[in-house]
Amino acid sequence: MSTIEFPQDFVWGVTTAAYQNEGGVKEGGRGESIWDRFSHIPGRILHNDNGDIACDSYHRIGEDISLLKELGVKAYRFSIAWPRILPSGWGEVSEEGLKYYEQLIDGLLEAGIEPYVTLYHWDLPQKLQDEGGWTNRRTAEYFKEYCKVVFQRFGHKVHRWITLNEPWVVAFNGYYTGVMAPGIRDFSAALGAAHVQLLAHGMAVECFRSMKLPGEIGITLNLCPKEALRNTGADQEAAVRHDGYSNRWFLDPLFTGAYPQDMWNWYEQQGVTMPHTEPGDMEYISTYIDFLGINYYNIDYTKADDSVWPLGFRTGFSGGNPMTYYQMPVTPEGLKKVLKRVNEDYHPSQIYITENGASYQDHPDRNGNIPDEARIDYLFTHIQKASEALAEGVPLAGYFVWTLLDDFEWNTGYDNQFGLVFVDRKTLTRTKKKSFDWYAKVIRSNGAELKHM
Ligand code: IFM
Repeated sequence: MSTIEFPQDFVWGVTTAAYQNEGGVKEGGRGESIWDRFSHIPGRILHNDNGDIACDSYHRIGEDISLLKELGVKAYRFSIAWPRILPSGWGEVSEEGLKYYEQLIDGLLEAGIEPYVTLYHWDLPQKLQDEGGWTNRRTAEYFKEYCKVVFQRFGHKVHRWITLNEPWVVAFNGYYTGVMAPGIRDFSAALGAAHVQLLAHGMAVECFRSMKLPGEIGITLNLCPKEALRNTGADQEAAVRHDGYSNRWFLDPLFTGAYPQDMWNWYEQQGVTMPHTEPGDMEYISTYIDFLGINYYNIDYTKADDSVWPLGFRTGFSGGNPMTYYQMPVTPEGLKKVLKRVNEDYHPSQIYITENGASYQDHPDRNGNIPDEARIDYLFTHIQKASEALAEGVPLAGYFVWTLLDDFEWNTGYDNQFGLVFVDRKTLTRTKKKSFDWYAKVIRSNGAELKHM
């Protein structure tokens, strides 16, 4: 048994995302998103799965809120699907789309659960992709307009906003490796997509502030410490570059108003076409944010490899650690490292762990129970490290588990189960796993009953 102190106002929550949970993709006037298009291209998603039905949360608001109430979370982080609000990405607003989220937000508030709303969790309207998606600067303007509609409607009810979720994934998995929507393979395009997203974020923050709404706004980054796989100079240099590629490329512009010079030089030396920037962009991007959201899953181990252009390294190794089903090394100490490092190097006013969780293969046993001890162990060790960081001065305001339900896990379809709740793929029936009850206890005791099962 280990007793851990969390402040009374510490926010315990759980996170989901629209395309991964809602389904109902053709309902309520919703427009097509890049994930609808991409997931229907044969061979792009494991088992050719898609999010057409997902967890059917679109039709199960009441059921999902009941689960959240039983879990006892203080906050629920979910995302709004841009194509439900503006089916073409800009122009005509769908009242039906707004009504859907209104019902969800009102239901949460009635249940005493605070909505934390992500404005973009990867489901770009396809019509905007047809015009270049995140490589087109106009997408940043359209994003601001979409946010304005949402702020106008919900700004008096929602007081925590997250502009973008994991812009690194959108840029580099969507435009460089192409394993995610829109499936493009062009490194320069990825750098462009990163820049336009950062610009969109800054414009949305400015718009929020200009509307004089109550509440706070921030962004969520996926941050992993990068460590050398072997104790060699080449791997150590590669780890620094890896950190520049995925962590500093976003942290530096947001907090210092400039891209990291070492990475800019490196890419230029490799012959990469650098992103087009305009005067004023970096001021927008570095506009003050009320908090930084960090999604943490694992440490990345980096091995130098000159044959990989333009990065010069490979990753995806276990580093000698146990792996989750998704092949992520289990490295709780990395969470403390990342929290302390971000605090020391960038000084955000507040930090939320906006996602943390693990995928394992879970199925009900003969008695209908789902004893997911490995997930409990994962969450236990990570919350412990979070509390250590808090005790050492990191301004950590909350912790959100990824995720409530076994949902559509992007290019791996329904194969990776991250939920505290099992979802039967045939009936969509929800069954609570053992980790659900465990997390409920942690929340009820404000962390005091955190214990290894
Ligand atoms: O499912 C994703 C989520 O959409 C973004 N962060 C990582 C999760 C697990 O892979």
